[in-house]
Amino acid sequence: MRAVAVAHPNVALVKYWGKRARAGNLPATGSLSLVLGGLATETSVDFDPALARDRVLLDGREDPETTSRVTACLDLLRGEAGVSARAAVLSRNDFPTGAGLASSASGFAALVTAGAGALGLHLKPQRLAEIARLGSGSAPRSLLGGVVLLTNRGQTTVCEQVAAPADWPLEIVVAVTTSGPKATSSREGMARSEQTSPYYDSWVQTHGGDLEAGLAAVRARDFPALADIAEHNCLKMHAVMLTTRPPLIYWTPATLACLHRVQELRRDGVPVFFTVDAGPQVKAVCLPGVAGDVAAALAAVPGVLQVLRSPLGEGARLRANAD
Ligand code: 2P0
Repeated sequence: MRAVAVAHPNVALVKYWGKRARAGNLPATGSLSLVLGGLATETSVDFDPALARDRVLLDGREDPETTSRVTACLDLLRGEAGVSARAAVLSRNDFPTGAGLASSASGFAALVTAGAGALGLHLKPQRLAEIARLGSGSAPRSLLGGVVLLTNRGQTTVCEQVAAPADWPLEIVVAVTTSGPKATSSREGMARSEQTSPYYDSWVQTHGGDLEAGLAAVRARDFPALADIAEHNCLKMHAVMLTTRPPLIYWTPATLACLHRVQELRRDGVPVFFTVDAGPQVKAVCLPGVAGDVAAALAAVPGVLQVLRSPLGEGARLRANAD
């Protein structure tokens, strides 16, 4: 009753910020994302009848909030399998955790994949995605690879792959500007924005158009159109965050310097655009062939601690020969 899974974080180009219902963790809007194959979470799940409760170690640390979210997902998997044993869960990220690099998305995608594997379940992808969504609304996007669209449908969400990594081999450069965890989690930040930002309703109302434009740009492999809509949607989300009370200022001075640098590069003819999630890291999305130059330019920005490069990646999968 043990299995190991690998999943990659994802970065949304048209983003998820806010929920239409807490029950089921249903997002207010759809989203469009890229899977970052160069960063990985590896998670083992070991169901053990001798355990009195689920034990969850994330990068060697135990945290009650993470454990309760993990238990909620595992309870659904246990229900599917008719099993009551608690589990030992070990999860490791090869990138900074909780710092706006979507570690919860890769974490819960790997968790449900390993959990289902350990129980010998062969669930429909839709069911697995619904279980992952309870842990993290962005996790279903890491179950698939490449460019992924998540949409609201009735009382659930549906994910589909819009392009496989080989269909449009974009590269992502991540400029890390702070290595510690963020001060306010996405979950708490969204709840606060929903209640207090005067821009939140506009964000939700204009989101459908952004999603359609992003999707059309990906389908047409129209990089300039994707750059335009992704930067707009990112800055609109940060406008909601900044106008939340108390405010959510996820950027550092280095974050802003990187945004200017990316815009300069694009003015100089380099096909690159930026996006930033609920954290201070900047993700620069590049057409094939320019990621090396973009990485060098961002590494030279004062305050950038580290630059990571990533191709598009595959969806979550069980690791063969788990030891
Ligand atoms: C996104 N984020 O679309 C946006 C951009 C953060 C900023 O999806 O509450 O950690 O667990 O469902 O999954 C963060 O969402 O939040 C997120 P919960 P989650 O990538």
